[in-house]
Formats: sequence, structure tokens, C-alpha cells
Amino acid sequence: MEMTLRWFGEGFDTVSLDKIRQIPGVKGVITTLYDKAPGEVWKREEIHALKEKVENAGLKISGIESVNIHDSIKIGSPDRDLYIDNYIETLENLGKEDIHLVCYNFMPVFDWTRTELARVRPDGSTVLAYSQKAIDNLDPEKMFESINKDSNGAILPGWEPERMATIKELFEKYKDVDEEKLFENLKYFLEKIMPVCDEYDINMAIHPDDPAWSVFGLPRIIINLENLQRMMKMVDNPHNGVTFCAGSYGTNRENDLPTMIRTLKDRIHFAHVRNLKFNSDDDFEEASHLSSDGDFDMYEIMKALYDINYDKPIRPDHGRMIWGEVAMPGYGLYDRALGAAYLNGLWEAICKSNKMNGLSMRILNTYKMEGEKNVTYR
Ligand code: CS2
Ligand code: MN
Repeated sequence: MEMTLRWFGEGFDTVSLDKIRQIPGVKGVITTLYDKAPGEVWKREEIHALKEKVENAGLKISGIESVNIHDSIKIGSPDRDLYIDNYIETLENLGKEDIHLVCYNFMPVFDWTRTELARVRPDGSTVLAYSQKAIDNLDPEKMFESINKDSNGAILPGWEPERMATIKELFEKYKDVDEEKLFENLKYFLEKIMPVCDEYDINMAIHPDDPAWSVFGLPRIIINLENLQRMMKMVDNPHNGVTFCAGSYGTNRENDLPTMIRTLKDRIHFAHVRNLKFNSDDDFEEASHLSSDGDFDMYEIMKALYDINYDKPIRPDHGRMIWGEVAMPGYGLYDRALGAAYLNGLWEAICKSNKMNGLSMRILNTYKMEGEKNVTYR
């Protein structure tokens, strides 16, 4: 695996590349051109400049999160081809700059949804949290205001104010889009972009819907193994793969995370690993990465990745806000650095104990063979 950290770019991120470089084991960043609107072309020079900045800091770009999809593509509006052509041009420019991983999502209107961005945990840290009751009592048009007021001044990924200003119209445009239609529109998009992905060896890694169920009546399809298998089969190309985000799939407790990993195998192109603490089935908060702090067995998740020989980028996901840090909720330095160190520790232990098992098997076999020498067969 390749340990990375998400970096939103200069002027958008409170965490600098110099600090990221000091996290043990982190060699790459997952980044983006944060001020690009969905549907806009990323010019080669812009990508090149970003790459230079990262490389001058002694790091590399391990992938892009995200190249966002214009709503017309998700809705299937008549102008979608224009935005798909722009997307293809962006992929081509990324490929020319030797970037081979793109994370994106296909969620209507909202990206991830949380009802609190700073819930206080018993240790005084603050975390992102979700309560279905709070959602049920919230007018979707007020969602942006409620999210924005706790954002520590940051523009949150997927919650661009310009898009959110037109939220009423957006909802209206999605009124005829159900799950089947969304699948169809995703298929149309993927079929169009696969040739450029083949040409430049770009792995497309769809991010799950978070939480993994319908919110405000909007359809959501990237929520479980069954739908993922449908998605991969409908455009059966190795470049059409997934971001395995433990914290997003894990919102639905019926999703068995290690089994999903072992089934998806090499169609996992990118991994987000974090932990959640459930207070009830529909109220959860984000915990530190440590298994005992939440409800996921992080060892089992990392072990499953080890078992599929996962050698692609991975990153710790949302962290808690700790030690007085003021940053974009979920994306401070301190707790994500702790997360990276912990995941690296689990990985080292898993690798060594597996090699040890191999070794002890060999020792055992040698012993047996030597022992057998002393046995005289007749
Ligand atoms: C991320 C998502 O912060 C997060 O929750 O995991 O916003 C993710 O970057 C997008 O859904 C991918 O396009
Ligand atoms: Mn994620």
C-alpha cells in the first residue's frame, strides 16, 4: 500500500506540504484543483504547476480527489455530452502529466452529508456526526446554511456555495431521476470515458455515497456490494473501479467491510480508512482511527487489504479536531497524522506476522525434514 494524505492545495488547506512530509511513511498526497467548478476543463499547465509544487516539497501526487461530475451528467440532461467531453479532456491532461488515479462520486446534489461538524466527544475532541432524526427535521434547502456555519471558514469539498445557491432548482432538476436512471446515467458516462482511461491507464475510483442510503428522497446507488458489482459489470473494464471508503460504507451496519474488500479485490483503486462510533443505528459520530475508539475492527480492514495484495494509495480519512487545531472539519493535521501512523503500524504488524508465519512454517518443515532423516524407513 502507498500511504498518502489528502491536501486541498495552497490557499485552501490549513495544512502545508512541509508538514505532511513530516508524517512518517507518507510519501504522496491526494489533491485537486480545488477552485475548479464541476464540468470545467483542467488545463495541462495548471496540473503541471500543481505537480511541481508537490514535487518541490519532496512529495508526489498519488491521485486526484476529486474531479467532480457536473449535475447535467448525473441528471442525464441534453447538455451532458459537453460536460463529458470536458471531463475527457481533463483526464487526458492528467494522463499526460502521469497521474493515474481519479476519485469521484455520483451523488445527486450533496456530496457527503453530516448534521453536525463539531460534536463534542467525551475527551473534548470534536467530530463530524450524523443523526437521521436531525435530517428528518431539516429542510434540505437549509442544509447548506447549517453545514456552512460550522465550517471554520473553509469551503467544504462538494459543498460549493455557487452550487448550493441554486439548490431549489437543483432539486427540481433531479425530480425524474430515480435509482435506475442514475445507474443508466453513470453507465453512459463511464462508457464514454473508458477509452481515454485505457489510453492513459487512469484508474477511476468511484467514492461511495455517504451516508450509504437515500437522503432527502434523492436516489443514491453507490451504497453496498451488490450495487458495486452491478456498476463494475455494466462497464466491465479494470479502469472502472472503486474507492473503498470504510467510513462511508460502514454507515450501513449491514455492509461487512472486510468481505467487501475481499470480493472487490483489484477493482479497489483507492482506500479511505477511518472509524465510526454508533450511538444507535441512525446516529453515529466519527471516532479516532483506533479500533477501540469506534465500532470497526481496523485490524480486520487492514488485514483484508493485505490479503488482496493491496498496493495502491490509501489515506486516513476524516480526523477529529484535537489539540486546539482550527481547520476544515475532518481535515486537520493532527488526528489524520495519528491515523496514518496507526494504519502504518497495523500494516507493519500484519506484514511481519504473515512473513513470520511463512518463516515458522519453513522452520517447521525444515525441522520435520531433518527429524525425518533420523528415521529409517524400511
Ligand atoms: C470525502 C468525500 O470528505 C469526504 O467525505 O471522502 O467528499 C469525497 O472526497 C468525495 O465524495 C469524492 O468525490
Ligand atoms: Mn471517503
